Amino acid sequence: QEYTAVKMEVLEWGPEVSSEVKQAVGGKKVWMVAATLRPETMYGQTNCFVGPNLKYGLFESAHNELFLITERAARNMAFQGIFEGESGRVAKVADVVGSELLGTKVSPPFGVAKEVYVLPMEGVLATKGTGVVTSVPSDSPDDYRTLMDLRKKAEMYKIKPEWAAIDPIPVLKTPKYGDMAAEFLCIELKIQSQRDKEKLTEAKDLTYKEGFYNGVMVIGDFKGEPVADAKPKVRQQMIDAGLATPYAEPESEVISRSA
Ligand code: ZZB
Repeated sequence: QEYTAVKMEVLEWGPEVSSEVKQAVGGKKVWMVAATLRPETMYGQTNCFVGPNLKYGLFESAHNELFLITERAARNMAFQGIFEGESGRVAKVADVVGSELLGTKVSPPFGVAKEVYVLPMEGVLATKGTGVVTSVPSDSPDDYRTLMDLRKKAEMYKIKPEWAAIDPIPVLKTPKYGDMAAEFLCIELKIQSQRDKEKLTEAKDLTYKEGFYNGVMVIGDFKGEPVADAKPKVRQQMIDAGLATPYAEPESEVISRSA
């Protein structure tokens, strides 16, 4: 599985981040790195998701720079030459739990919204991508439903309502689902919660297919172009800007996760 790893710079730590973590970071630049299969939708990022119970680490990625990802992703990246220095070398400077990161402010690359917050998502898998998920509620049913759950029960999820305040941003349009495919399908399939896994999987498949084959960009440098053409172009622009890098998931793990 070839992902695009997108780099979201940490602008301000949330209220629960410990002084130990801040001290370990010192003056270094920290990137929360999210793995995506939809680089062309990055204009529409409205927040960043972490698993509240997942363990993350801060890993040296380059001189004076750190990646905030799972340890598993750090090991994979070290072997893929994504980190500067000796191949396979992983240097962790601090541990951090997802729940500590809530309310951290990050900068989503190519996003229309310039500052977005880290929020909790229940279904984030430790075994996939980087454990950090960037949220595009216009085109990802999981992201849309989770954002709506969080807005309904902010207190229960231990977030401030203003962290979940950015509305979905249209990125592409299709004949079947308009320019808010995720919302359309969540309503159509009566998806009530982020835990409604079966229906969300169905909605995701429908969104992927319709967007890729019949979608046209409504924003960005490739506005008016088919999604399938824009996808590799947006990806390349992000890589050229130093805001993304190709990231592959090891074959054996991909098989075990889909099995
Ligand atoms: C932004 C985005 C925008 C995504 C979209 C999807 C969509 P798949 O197909 O099941 O492999 N993701 C990445 N890592 C994780 C994780 N650890 N746990 C849970 N979800 C994760 O799904 C790949 C997508 O799953 C990735 O692409 C990421 O969300 C999420 F408009 O990034 B995506 C119709 C989907 N639309």
